[in-house]
Amino acid sequence: SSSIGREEVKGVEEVKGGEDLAFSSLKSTSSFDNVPTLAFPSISTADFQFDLEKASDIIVEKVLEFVTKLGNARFVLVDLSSGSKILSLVRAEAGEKNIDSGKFLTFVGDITRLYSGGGLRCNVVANAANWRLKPGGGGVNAAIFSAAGPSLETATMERAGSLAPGKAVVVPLPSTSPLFCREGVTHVIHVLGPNMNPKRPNFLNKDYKKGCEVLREAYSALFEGFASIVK
Ligand code: AR6
Repeated sequence: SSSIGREEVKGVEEVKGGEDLAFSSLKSTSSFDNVPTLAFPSISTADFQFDLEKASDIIVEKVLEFVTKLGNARFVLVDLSSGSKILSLVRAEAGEKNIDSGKFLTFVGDITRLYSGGGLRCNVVANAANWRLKPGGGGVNAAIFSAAGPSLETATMERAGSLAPGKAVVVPLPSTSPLFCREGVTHVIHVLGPNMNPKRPNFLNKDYKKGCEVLREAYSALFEGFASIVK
């Protein structure tokens, strides 16, 4: 319904000079709103300072692995700005690998306003969480907890008290949450990625062998969590 939102949509087609055709045609079909869709931020690449090139390789590798397993479900990598380096890296790589652009999109926007601000229905949203699974701390974690309201914290604590790096926890969102009512989000999946920031817990001190291992594990846990909801 929002023309601003449509302009912000960047399908992976865009790298070949397309004009969001994949998205527009999907949007015009009646089944569009019912397609199970996971929106996820790039785990670990902002506050946790993970290398962007290495992260983009892992995102594309893991999407490729899961996209065929999940039938018609869709994956959407989201970031706030159209100048996002991780979005352009991933878009280019997804284009090279010929990932189905109807099943994997990149999208510029606030992950807490995908439907109201961008017209994109995503029933599941991933959060780049902290190990304590607590609100605040900035980034996407602060945004999601704030948009979802206090019921997300309660629902989260019923499922898990903390999270180890590489792990994920699926949290059904109470229907009273604004993220549920306004955006149509039924589940939040918290994921804890590897941390390369010396000021944060579980600092990996430039160990990218371990870091890449943990990031792969994190995306597997996230996509398996999504698969468990879709089924
Ligand atoms: N919508 C979409 N993408 C966003 C939004 C948003 N509202 N906010 C940030 N991003 P980060 P990390 C993008 O730092 O590196 C937190 O404090 C952002 O541009 O949120 O895994 C937690 O409590 C980037 O591409 O997560 C943890 O302690 C991506 O989301 C720690 O930061 C992830 O950035 C986790 O750090």
